[in-house]
Amino acid sequence: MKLTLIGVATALLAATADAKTLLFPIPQSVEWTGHISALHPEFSIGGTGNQHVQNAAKRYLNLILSERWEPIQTTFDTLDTLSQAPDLTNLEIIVNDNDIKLDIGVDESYTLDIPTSGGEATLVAETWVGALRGLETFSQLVLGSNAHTVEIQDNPAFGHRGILLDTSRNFYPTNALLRTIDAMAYNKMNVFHWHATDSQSWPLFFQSHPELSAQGAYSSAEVYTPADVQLIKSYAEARGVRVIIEIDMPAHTASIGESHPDYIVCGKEFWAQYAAEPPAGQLHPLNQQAWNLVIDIVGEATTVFTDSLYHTGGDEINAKCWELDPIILDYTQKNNITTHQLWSEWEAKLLDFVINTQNKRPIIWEDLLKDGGTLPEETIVQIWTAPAINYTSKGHDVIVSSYDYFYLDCGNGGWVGNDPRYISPSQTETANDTFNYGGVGGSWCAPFKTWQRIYSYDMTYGIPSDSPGKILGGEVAVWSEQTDYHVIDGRLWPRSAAAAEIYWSGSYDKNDKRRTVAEVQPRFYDWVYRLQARGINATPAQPKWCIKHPG
Ligand code: CP6
Repeated sequence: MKLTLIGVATALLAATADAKTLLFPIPQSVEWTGHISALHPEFSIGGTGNQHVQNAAKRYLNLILSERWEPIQTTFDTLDTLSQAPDLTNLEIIVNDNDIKLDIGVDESYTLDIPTSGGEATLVAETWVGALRGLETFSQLVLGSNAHTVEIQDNPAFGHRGILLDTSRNFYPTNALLRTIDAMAYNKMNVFHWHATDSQSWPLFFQSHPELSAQGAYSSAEVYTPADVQLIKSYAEARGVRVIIEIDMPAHTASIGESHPDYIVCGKEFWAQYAAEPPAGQLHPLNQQAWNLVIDIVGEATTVFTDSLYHTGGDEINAKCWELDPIILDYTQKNNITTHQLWSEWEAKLLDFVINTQNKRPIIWEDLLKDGGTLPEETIVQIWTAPAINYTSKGHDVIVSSYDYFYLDCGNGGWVGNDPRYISPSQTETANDTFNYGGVGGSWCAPFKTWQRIYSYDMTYGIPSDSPGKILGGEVAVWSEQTDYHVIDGRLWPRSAAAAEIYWSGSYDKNDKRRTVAEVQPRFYDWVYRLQARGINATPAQPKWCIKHPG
């Protein structure tokens, strides 16, 4: 313990004395003047006609005037005393495109000028979304009633900066999702990947098939109604956060069996042979009514969720599950194809519907391609196990969510080796039809990923700049077997902030220097306290003792 404290204190000492720790994620270019200006008592923010920006201006003004937070590392220039600081009267926002749809590829760049002479600060952005990012940056520069004066030019390194949240294994009330969207906006993250359904529960209401949630949800209270969905969508859009829905299929669908048992294969078998976790159950790939249901579900999901991307799921198909079914066996034998080829055919049909009927660009988990096969080139591949280059080299754009770095849902883990005090759960497990999610040696999702580990991951490593497919960005993932609304803030934050800086600022600065954990540490710590001050229950990154003993 003592060693750890000394380690932390030494790291703080190593940071330069006047290090500015106000900004997170760090903008691409910051010119500090070393001076402050004082917010005029009637300081105002305004200028643009976009409704989202006007609402954000009100929100941020409120935040600025009420936020109580003291940085550890930031020092005001000694030339500036509070009485000498010139008055800052207002922040003028200038936006070129107020109407562009929030979607893939939207320009999020901005420049922010807070002059040392006081008067008017200016935020210039190509789009209203960039103005939201600049407002967040401005809010971070204000301490009490003073603003640090700076010139900033900023734009994201990656356009896709997301959080995956699984609302099936455990349910999250809508307000927990809204709070998460707030925290995402603070961190300039822009994609809420909503893994809405899975085998354990079906919490999302579908107009075309109310029975899915009526029978598949944990309870009628644990359902996202159309009103909830509307609120989540509008709340996210107002903060520049896209909602990309995933209805995972054809595996991870046992909950459909609650209302349509005939459409699900192997749902009644002992799970361990047929699925990664209980309950087993996959959609029947050849049943016409099951296919009609798929089309209804995907048709509705792609209509309700207006982003141009749609996540088709497509992970962890278990061939043995399908091979239990005589109709499936008969089909593959007669056509002389493997079960994997049958899966390929099914996905090809689904992607064709998504692309050509619904006019969406599909995302799919890497699993099908991993074992060979091809998909339409515009299909975005989301990786979780294999290197991104396996797919970018084939022309697919990739979203990176490597489970060794970006999976946050594992509270247990680490190997105990041969310690005789440790008795492996598999030796003490008696019932073979139960599954201890924290068990199996703690290995299935171990180890815990520290923020330092996440921060140190270079998403484009080894990918040539002329690669046919690009890295669109990254996502951290919270699978919710052992997470729910009681603990979500601490599971996500501050580790997602470490990812957010890699996604927004990039692993390299403008001089191509690799960003390091040692350099970011004091700024990261201050950001954790600030997230907490803003009502996000982030896990502490250090003992409070270090604030009093910064060196
Ligand atoms: N659920 C779904 C999961 C996982 C995946 N898909 C998962 C697999 C391995 C680990 C963690 C999560 N729980 N639908 C994989 C994409 Cl270690």
